[in-house]
Amino acid sequence: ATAVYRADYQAPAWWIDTVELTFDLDPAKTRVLNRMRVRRNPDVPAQALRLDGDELNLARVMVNGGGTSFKMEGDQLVLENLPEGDAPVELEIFTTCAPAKNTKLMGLYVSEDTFFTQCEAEGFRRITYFLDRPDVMAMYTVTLRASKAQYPVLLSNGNLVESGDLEDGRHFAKWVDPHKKPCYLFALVAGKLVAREQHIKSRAGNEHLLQVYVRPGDLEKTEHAMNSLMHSIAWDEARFGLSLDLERFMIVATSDFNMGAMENKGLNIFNTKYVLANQATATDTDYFNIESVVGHEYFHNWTGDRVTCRDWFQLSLKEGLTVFRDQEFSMDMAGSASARAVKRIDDVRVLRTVQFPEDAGPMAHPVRPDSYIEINNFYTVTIYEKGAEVVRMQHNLVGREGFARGMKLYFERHDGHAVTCDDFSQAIADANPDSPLAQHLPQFRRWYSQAGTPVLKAVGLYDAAAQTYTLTLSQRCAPTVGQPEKLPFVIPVQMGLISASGQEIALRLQGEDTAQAAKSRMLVLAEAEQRFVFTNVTEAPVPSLLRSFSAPVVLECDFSDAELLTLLAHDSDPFNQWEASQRLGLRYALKAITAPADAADTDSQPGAQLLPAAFMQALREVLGNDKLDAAFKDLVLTLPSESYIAEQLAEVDPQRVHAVREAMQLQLATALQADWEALWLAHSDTGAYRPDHVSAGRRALAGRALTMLCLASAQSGDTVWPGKAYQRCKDAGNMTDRSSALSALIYSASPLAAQALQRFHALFQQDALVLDKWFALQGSACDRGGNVLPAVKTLMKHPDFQIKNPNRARSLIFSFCNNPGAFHRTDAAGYVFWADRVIEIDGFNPQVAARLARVMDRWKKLAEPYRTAAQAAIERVAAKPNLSNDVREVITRALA
Ligand code: BAL
Ligand code: ZN
Repeated sequence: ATAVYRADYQAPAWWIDTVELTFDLDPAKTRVLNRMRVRRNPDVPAQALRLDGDELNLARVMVNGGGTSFKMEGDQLVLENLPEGDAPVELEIFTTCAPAKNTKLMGLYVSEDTFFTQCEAEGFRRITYFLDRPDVMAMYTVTLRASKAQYPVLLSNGNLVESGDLEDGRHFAKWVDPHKKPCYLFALVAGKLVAREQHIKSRAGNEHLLQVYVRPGDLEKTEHAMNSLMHSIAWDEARFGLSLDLERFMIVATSDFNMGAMENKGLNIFNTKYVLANQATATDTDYFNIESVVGHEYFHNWTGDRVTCRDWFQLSLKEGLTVFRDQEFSMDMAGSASARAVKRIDDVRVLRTVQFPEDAGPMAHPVRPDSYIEINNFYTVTIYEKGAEVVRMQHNLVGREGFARGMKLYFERHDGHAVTCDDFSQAIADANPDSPLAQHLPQFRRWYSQAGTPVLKAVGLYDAAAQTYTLTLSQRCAPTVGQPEKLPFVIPVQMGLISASGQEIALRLQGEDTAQAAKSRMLVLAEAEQRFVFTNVTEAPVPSLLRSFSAPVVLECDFSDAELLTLLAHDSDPFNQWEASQRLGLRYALKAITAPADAADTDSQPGAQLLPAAFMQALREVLGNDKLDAAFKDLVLTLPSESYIAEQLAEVDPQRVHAVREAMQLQLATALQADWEALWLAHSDTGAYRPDHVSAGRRALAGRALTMLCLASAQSGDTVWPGKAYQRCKDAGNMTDRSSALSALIYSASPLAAQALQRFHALFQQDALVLDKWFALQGSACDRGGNVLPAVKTLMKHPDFQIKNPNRARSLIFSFCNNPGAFHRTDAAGYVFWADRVIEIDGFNPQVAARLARVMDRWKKLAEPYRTAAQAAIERVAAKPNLSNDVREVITRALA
C-alpha cells in the first residue's frame, strides 16, 4: 500500500458527463451495465483513461458502439487508444459482482435479503469501473431490474421516472437524478420494505414527498425520524435559507452498516440505530442522536452534495461544516439556554475525551491531512469534531449574521463544484471584510494545516493600586507526527471577570473609552503571547476564560480551589460552571493517583475521602439549586472519565486510575446519600414519556440517583435500593428508565443484576437494537476483580452474538475494549483478546477492524507491565500476513 499526498493533486484528465447504469440484481451475481459519456479535460495534457475497479469481474468494454483494446494495471482498467480530440466518447462497460459475498459492506451488498450500497469514500469502484474521485461529477440515470416478489421496492437517487413489470416475475424501476454528483453519493436499495410517507410544502411553495423506509414491522418506530427530518428541513430554510432541492427525499434503514448513516443524494442510507425509536426500545440519548444524525445527513444535501470536496484531503470541508450545522440544529431544537449549554458540554466532552487523545497520538493529523494510505481511516473525530470547532471559531469571529452571509457567498461561488477548505474560509472572510477572521485569515488557516491541541496559558495579575487586571495569554503546541514545529494559531477567547462575591465585572480594556455593555467579550490571541489590560477593576477578579469553549484548546490557568468554587457557584456561563466542577474533580483524582505508593494504597480504598468537604458542599448546593436544570446537574455530578484522567498523566496505570475514580464515585454515593434520595423522590416519576430535554434531564438525574443509591447500598448491605432498581427494570414504561435501572444493578454488582439481565433479554430478544444495549451494558460493566473479560468471552458464544454485524460487534467487543478498568489487565488477557478480534474482523470487514485497532493508540503512555504486553499484542497483529491496508496503516503508525 502506498501513501497518497495532498500536494500531488491533479485535476482529472477526463470528465464523465453522464452515466446510465442498468442493474440486474441477483445476490450471487449482479450484472452491471455502465454506459458513460466521457470527454477529455482540455486543461490537462492528453492521457489514457484510467478507471478504478475493485473485486469486479469484467465481461465487456466497448467504445462508441465498437470493440476496443484495453489493459489492466493493478485494479485499474486502462484505455489508451480512445479517440483524440474534444468530442465526447461513449463508453460501455459490462461487469458482474457478488453482493452476497460482500462482507466489507462497501459497494453493493446484501443485508437481510435486501440490497444496499455504501460508496463513500471509494466503494463505487466495487460496483463498476469509474473515475472514483469526488471532483468528477456526472448526471445519473439508473435502471434497476429484479424479482418483483423478492425485491418489490427498487430505489435509487433522484426521481422515479418509469417502472413496470418484466418477464419471468421480474420488474424494473428507472430513476433520474436531476443533480450532477460525485459517484460516492450514488445509492441503490432493493428489497421488501415499507415506508412512512409525508407530503410537505416548502417555504418557497414547492411540494415534496418524504419517505422513511424500514422493514415491515418497524414502521411504528419511524415517527421520530420523520419528525426529525421535517424539523431539519424547516431549520435549514430558516437559519441558512437553504431549501430541499428534490421532489422526493428518502431515508432507508439497514441493520448492517459500517457507519452511522450516509448522505447519498436524495436517498440517505441509515444504520437502524439512527432511525428506529419508540419509548419501549429507545433511550432519550437514542432519540437525540436520531434527531442529530437525521439532521446531519439532511444538511449534507447542501454542504457535501451541492458543494462537495475536491479530493478526500478536504473531507472536513463537508464533515466539519455539517457537524457544526447539526450541532447548531440540536441546540436550536433544545430551546432554553440551559439545554443549549448541556448540548455544548456533551459535544466538548466527546472532543476532549476522543479527539484530544487522537491529536496527541500516532494517528494525529491536521483537519486537512497531507497524506493517507487508507482514506477510510480518516473519518475521524479530528475531521468531524475538531473540524466543526474550526468552523465554529469562524462563526464566532464573524458573528451569527456574518456567518450566514459567508455561507450565502460560499454557495454563490461554489454551487455544483468540488472545492477546498481554503475556498470555504475565503468565502466566510470575504463576506466579512472587517472581521478578525478576514484580518487574520492566512494565520487562521493553520487550524486546517497544523495537527495537535494547542495549550492556552493564562496568567492574571491584579494591581489593586492601579485598579487594573492584566491577563497574559500565551500559546504553545506540542510536536505531532511529521510536524516538529508549530506556528501560533488564532485563538478566540470568550471571557469575563467575576468578583469574589459572584458579580460580573464590566470589561474595559486599556485604551477603550467606555466599558462594553456586555460582561462577556472575545479576545483574539494571534501571537505567541499577548497581554490584555483591563481598567477600573475595583477588586481582584476570577477570570472566566474560554466561555462556551470558544476554541479547541487546553486551558492552563493556575486557579485556586476557592476560585474554581466561585466559578462553579456564580459563573453566568454554564459551560464554565460545569468546567469548574470538572477541573476540581480532575485535580483531586490526579492528586490521589500521583500520591506516593503507601499513601495511595489507603487513599483509594473504599471510604477514602478524596473529594474535600468544600467541593462536596458545592456539589450539594448544585443538586439542591432549583434554578439549575436536572440535565445540567447530572453533568456536574459526572466525574471526568477514566480515559480523560489518563490523558492528563505522562505515565498511566489504568488500574490505579480506575480504583481512584471508583473511590471518588463511592464517596459521592455515600456522602450525598440523603441528597440522592431527595432527588430520586423528586425526579423518579417522569410521567407520560416525552423525549424532550426537560424530562430527559429528569430521567438522567433520577438514573444517576438510583445508581448512586445502589452503590451506597452495596457498601452498607442494604437491599432496599437494589430492590427498587430491580422493580424499575421490570415495570419501567420507557427504555431510558429501564436501562438505567439495569445499569445501576450491574454497576453496583448487585446479586439481582443477573436475574434482571435475564429478564431484559427475554423481553427484547426480538429487537436487535435493544439486544445491542444488552451486550453493551455487559461489555462496559464496572470491573470487579477481572470479571468482565470472562463474561465477554462467554457472551461471544451467545446465540444472539454475530460478529459480522457491525452494531453487534461494537456493542460487545468495542464496549469491552473501551472499558479501561476491565480491558487493561495485569495478565494481558484483554490485549490478547483485542489482537485476536482485530485479526478475526479484518478477515471480513477491514473498516470495522481498523476502528478496533485504534483502541491501542495510546499504548506508549501505559506503565509496566501494561506497556510491554500491549506492544506484544500490537506486534502480533503487525506480524499477520495479508492484513488489510486499513489495519496495516493504524498498526504501523502505532508501532512507529
Ligand atoms: N459521509 C459519511 C457519513 C456522514 O458523515 O454523514
Ligand atoms: Zn457527515
